[in-house]
Amino acid sequence: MLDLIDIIVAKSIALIEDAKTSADLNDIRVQVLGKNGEYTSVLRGMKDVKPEDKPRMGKLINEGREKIENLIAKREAEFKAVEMALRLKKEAVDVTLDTPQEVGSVHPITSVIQEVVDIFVGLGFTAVEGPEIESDYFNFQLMNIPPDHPARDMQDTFYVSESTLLRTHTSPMQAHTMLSQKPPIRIVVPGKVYRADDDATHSPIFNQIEGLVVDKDISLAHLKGTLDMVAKALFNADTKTRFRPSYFPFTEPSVEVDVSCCMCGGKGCRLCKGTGWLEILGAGVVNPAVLSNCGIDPNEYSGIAFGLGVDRIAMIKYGIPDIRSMYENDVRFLRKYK
Ligand code: FA5
Repeated sequence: MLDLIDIIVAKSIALIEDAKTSADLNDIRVQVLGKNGEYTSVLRGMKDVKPEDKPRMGKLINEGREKIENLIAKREAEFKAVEMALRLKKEAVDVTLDTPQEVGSVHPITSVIQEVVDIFVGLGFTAVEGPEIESDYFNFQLMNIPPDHPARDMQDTFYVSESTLLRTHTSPMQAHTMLSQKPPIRIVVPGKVYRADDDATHSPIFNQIEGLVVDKDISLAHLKGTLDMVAKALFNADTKTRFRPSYFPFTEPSVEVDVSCCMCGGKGCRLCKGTGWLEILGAGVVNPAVLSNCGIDPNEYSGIAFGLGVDRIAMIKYGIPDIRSMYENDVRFLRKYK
């Protein structure tokens, strides 16, 4: 039995030294020390060893096994070090290489917001922002839309609680501003708004830019002059504007403003559905009831206000057929319309 141990240990050492990979070592481990391995079978012979020889034999068997295991572990460490060095070499990244980098671009919506706000700032307006989660009181009641007013149906939204909602328009910032500062007021308010809408031209989340001017002797003429100038700056110098009568509870009179189609110049095409006009905003003279609600004397002051649909303008300017694609963040879209 002693001879057999010596033979197996010597043979195993030769095999281990000959191994070329850690997979070879694994095979040797199974072949020698595995459940049916050669060395394991020697252990089975222990039952025939005389009791007085068992301690000595057991010690020798353990020493032989340890020798084999240690050598396997040593060679395994060597292989691992070589394999790691090879992997590091293969996966090395040269951080000094001058590879072309993809540069991000401004989203069409952000671009329109920046452009419109810049135009108004150039006219002496100040840009402010307001909360997207709004109270029913500011979103509707101060804007002359009491509970149960039919105009609420035009702006169905998402309620956070009975009295708190995601704002349906940027108009509540009119009230926040009038309650916190005295006229003269000249502000624009870009921001996200929410409605229970969803089709190719109506998104449940979209952007508006509110405008408000309150001062002495402000009239519809100021509104017409300002918006006409802005439309020309935003599209091109030949752009015409058209004011159509409309209805908003917070303005009186109210108008819907169209611009002549920037694609066909007003002749009629696919973009303007043959009409020659594109609607971009709602506006009007601030209803005296709203001024009173916000602590401003309508006998002393008057105002004009407008709410411009940013997404619609982006669709018109960039020729984007479906409003929803602007919120999907598909890089192909972003590359195309940058
Ligand atoms: C309003 O929201 C009024 N607050 C605008 C206003 C402000 C009028 C101040 C008078 C004085 P309206 O619901 O029409 O109005 O929306 C204004 C613009 O937002 C529309 O002209 C349109 O361009 C855009 N819009 C409305 N709903 C959506 C929608 N679901 N998705 C994308 N754009 C929309």
